[in-house]
Amino acid sequence: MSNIVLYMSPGSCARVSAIVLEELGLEFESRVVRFMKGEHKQPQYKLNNPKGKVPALVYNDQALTENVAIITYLNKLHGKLLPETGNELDSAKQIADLCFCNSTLHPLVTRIRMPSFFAGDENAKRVQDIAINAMDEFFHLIDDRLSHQDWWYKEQYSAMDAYLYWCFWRVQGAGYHVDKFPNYCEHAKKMEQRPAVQRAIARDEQAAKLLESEGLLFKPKPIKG
Ligand SMILES: N[C@@H](CCC(=O)N[C@@H](CS)C(=O)NCC(=O)O)C(=O)O
Repeated sequence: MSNIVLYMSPGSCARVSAIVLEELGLEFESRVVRFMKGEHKQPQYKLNNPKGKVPALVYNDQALTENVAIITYLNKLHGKLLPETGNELDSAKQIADLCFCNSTLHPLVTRIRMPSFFAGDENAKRVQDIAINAMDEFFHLIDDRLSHQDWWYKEQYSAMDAYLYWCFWRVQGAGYHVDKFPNYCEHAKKMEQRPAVQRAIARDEQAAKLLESEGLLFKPKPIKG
């Protein structure tokens, strides 16, 4: 049994943690959390993540939640996930970048993908439209930055690219037109050529197949209007 376990659900932001674990070449077990059965709200699961969300990383029997914390911790232990800065301010700016994905982009991703969850079916379209409008500003910012460099931190691939990739991938096909952002599209293609990213996606696909076979694969409702 592995001493690293990632609690995940297919398609969720746990993919960010899966990518960084794969990039580090760490052996880990991914354990599927069945949202449709409410497993994430059960006391047993909440021992690992009291917020009832994925991901939860159990590393040498210690649980850690939140993608930003997981990335920061793994980077402290193993390096390689963020460029070395040599000063506190630039390191804090890297945390700010990860928080941008976590606290600004991710909530908009969710409102674009499953607006009914927040506002009911009757208001879903309006919520989605507002979120799309807000997301455009940030996707333009990302697209501009990627217009003159391969990765968020110029030539150095990092966990920030993994996070940006998940946000991009998740809104694709959810009513959000990514074609207006050619550099971000190119970035996603480059991500999908990385073996570690392919392995993380394969884990997701395997988990999705398992849930499908159990009749427990979550599919967001179509949005009316
Ligand atoms: N800030 C958290 C976000 C976690 C999160 O929202 N996870 C979603 C999946 S993408 C979840 O578990 N949703 C289940 C629910 O809210 O019921 C992190 O980075 O770990």
